[in-house]
Amino acid sequence: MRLLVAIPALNEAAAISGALAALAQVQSLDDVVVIDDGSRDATAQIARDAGAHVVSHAINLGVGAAMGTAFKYAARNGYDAVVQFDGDGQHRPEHIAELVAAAAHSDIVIGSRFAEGGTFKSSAARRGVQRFIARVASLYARTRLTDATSGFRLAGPRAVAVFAEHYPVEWLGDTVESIVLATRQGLTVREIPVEMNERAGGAPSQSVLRATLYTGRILLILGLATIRSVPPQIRELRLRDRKAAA
Ligand SMILES: Nc1nc2c(ncn2[C@@H]2O[C@H](COP(=O)(O)OP(=O)(O)O)[C@@H](O)[C@H]2O)c(=O)[nH]1
Ligand SMILES: [Mg+2]
Repeated sequence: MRLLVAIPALNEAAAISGALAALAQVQSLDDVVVIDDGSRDATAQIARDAGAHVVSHAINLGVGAAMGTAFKYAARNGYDAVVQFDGDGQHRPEHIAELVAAAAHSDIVIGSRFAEGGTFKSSAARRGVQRFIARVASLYARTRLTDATSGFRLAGPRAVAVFAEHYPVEWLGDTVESIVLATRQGLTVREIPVEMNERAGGAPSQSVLRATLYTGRILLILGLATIRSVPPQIRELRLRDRKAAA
């Protein structure tokens, strides 16, 4: 399986070289792409110097749009699977092999901080919000998810095909909406426990207050994702799958 590691990054000059150095222990940086999303610091240059591929957005479009770019990059360059990975040092590269192993049984594998074995510390408010969102996402995925907003996840071949055509771009909603989009295409989702580090430097993109305020918005997005018509490119994909199966 050809695996691409995709790092959405915004102003991660303080942490990206550490994250890439750790990643290089398990993955050739030739199969790593950093989606620099209009950073105003040296993120792109540092990543390029380290040996990763870099795609830069001219303006900041958000993590969802960055992952949309990453999935297109994967499809065009013949990758079978994509692992989304933080540029701030929070994700532990040694778990990538576990995501890959679990992908034998599932189209999407989410690395959960809160599944059994998880020890991640987070504020009570943020935890509560995340738990609630996870409950709702679990209904769609028809399996218990404890960390639906985790940005440490793998998309296998069928998910790459769907996401290369369309990936949700709503801020903070991309992780959750992508689960709904995928399950509506008949793709399967599961989670595995992972440990995460504290961010190594720079600033988190969302405060507790903002995350809380956006919970309502995520729920709205979830509702909309349920009734939204499937984008035509993806509808076609599904038809092709059915024809192939017939
Ligand atoms: N491409 C892109 N990446 C972003 C943006 N905002 C945050 N990120 C990156 O997404 C990853 C996760 O963001 P982070 O702030 O660590 O979120 P947290 O881990 O949930 O606190 C990091 O690598 C960030 O650099 C954005 O607007 N565009
Ligand atoms: Mg982070």
